Amino acid sequence: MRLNETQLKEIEELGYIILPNCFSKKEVNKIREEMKTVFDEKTEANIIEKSSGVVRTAMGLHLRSSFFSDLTRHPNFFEPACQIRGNSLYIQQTKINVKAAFTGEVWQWHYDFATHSGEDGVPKPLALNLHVFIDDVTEFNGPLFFIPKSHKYGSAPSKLDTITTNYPLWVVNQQTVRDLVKENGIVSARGRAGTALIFVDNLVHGSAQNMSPMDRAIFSAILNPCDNAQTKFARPDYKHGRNFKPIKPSSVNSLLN
Ligand SMILES: O=C(O)CCC(=O)C(=O)O
Repeated sequence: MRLNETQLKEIEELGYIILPNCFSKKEVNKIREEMKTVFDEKTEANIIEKSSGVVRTAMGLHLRSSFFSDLTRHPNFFEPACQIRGNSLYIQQTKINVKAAFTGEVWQWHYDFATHSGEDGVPKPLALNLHVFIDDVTEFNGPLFFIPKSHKYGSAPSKLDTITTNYPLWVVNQQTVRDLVKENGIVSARGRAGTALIFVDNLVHGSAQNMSPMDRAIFSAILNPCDNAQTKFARPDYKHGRNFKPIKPSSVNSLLN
């Protein structure tokens, strides 16, 4: 799985790229099966929604499951990430974000580097967030919203919000969002299950509540160049992995074994 020149330019220009049909139905079913196992575990790495008590995000998955370690290092992820940022990448974070039917809550407007720099002391916004859609993601069930090109404006001011949800987040203020959207609009990242998505660390994004009867689950792996590793260690390893050695790709069939 390699990105062509147009796709490489697209991610540089827009800050994200959507890659349909990256994982097969069989592979997605395997992800779903393994997801059930990690969601049933009683651990602080499974963070629950404030109002419904269902799992919002299950974190540290590569540390908890060899299947998810293989998925994180799958060539369909790893090769494009290496094309964009070079071969020396470590696993910064893995998780599945669920937006359960009717109850899945908001992710406020933010960009990941605000957390990575502020809390983890990551020097530069070079990490890549790689997603796989585990469900079909439509306009109805809480797709991610991106502000295209917002990564080109430097780091927007943001404030820690510990109130809105159970996941503390550095949130971009409304005036900044208004200004950025006026310039560049908003897109929603939609696609069938098995679609992959890559976006850069300072792209402003968020997602709305899921009021539809359809669940929405997305696997996310954040890979960061080894020479851009964290310098502060306040957050637990399930939020920022401590193994800064370059990862090696898993086999292309690893999810089907
Ligand atoms: O899952 C979502 O809807 C948003 C997740 C997100 O923004 C993040 O993990 O940074």
